[in-house]
Amino acid sequence: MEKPIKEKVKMPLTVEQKIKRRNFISFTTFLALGGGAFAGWKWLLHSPEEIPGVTGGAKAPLRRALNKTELFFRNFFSNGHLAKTYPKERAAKKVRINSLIGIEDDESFDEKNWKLEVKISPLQSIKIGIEEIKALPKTELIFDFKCVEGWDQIQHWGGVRLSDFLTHFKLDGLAENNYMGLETPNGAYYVGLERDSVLHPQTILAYEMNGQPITAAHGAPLRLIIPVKYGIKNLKRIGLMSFSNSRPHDYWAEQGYDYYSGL
Ligand SMILES: Nc1nc2c(c(=O)[nH]1)N[C@H]1C(S)=C(S)[C@@H](COP(=O)(O)O)O[C@H]1N2
Ligand SMILES: [Mo]
Repeated sequence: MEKPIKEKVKMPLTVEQKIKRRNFISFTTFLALGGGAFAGWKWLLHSPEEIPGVTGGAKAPLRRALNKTELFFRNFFSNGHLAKTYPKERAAKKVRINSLIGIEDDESFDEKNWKLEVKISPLQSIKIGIEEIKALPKTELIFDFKCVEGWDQIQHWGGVRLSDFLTHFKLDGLAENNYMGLETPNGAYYVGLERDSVLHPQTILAYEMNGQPITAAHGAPLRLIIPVKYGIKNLKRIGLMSFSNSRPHDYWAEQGYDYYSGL
């Protein structure tokens, strides 16, 4: 006698079954992803804050990610890579003025007696007058200035290339340090810059804007123009320059902004 063969026939799914199945898949996916995101958020919430220092109180894993990003871009950074430049006619006639920290809060500042102080050792500095700086070869630059707050503007600046300045005053040895620090004369605004950006050929100590001496609000008598960085690093009214192998203090980094702030 032959046994009846019990065949499992695979019936095609009906439309309703298909919908049910899809609903099930998307709902479990939703739960799984949602659960994962929640776990990740809790992990971040309970992770330690970074050690207080030159940067301002972010969760340690977030800062680590930012530092990795910085490393990635620094490895790609090359002094041969230039920021885009524009013809003079494209430069703004009315140049924007952003914040004035270290400028409007310094009533005792006297431009006529200004000298740039360069710290050449913990106890020694040299002072350089504006005429000595203006005597060096002039570089002009027309580029798109970008502020982290979202605006940008094509601007025309003139001054001495920072690397030329360093060579001329025999500071190139000191500039081999990892960082340069710049501060306003009253020390209220300050930035740190890593060596590659300092030595970039488009980085200038500017004393002219649109072919005229720069105004007080734009940082007279001398400001930094550094196209590889956002506006925050373009310190106006430089009073003090220093060199170090660790990160100098940086006004906006202390507020939690990216220390590197590169473009
Ligand atoms: N001393 C000083 N320099 C400064 C600032 C500041 O507040 N004080 N602000 C920075 C920021 S955020 C920007 S966008 C630029 C703006 O330069 P500007 O005012 O010449 O446009 O200057 C930078 N340099
Ligand atoms: Mo800015």
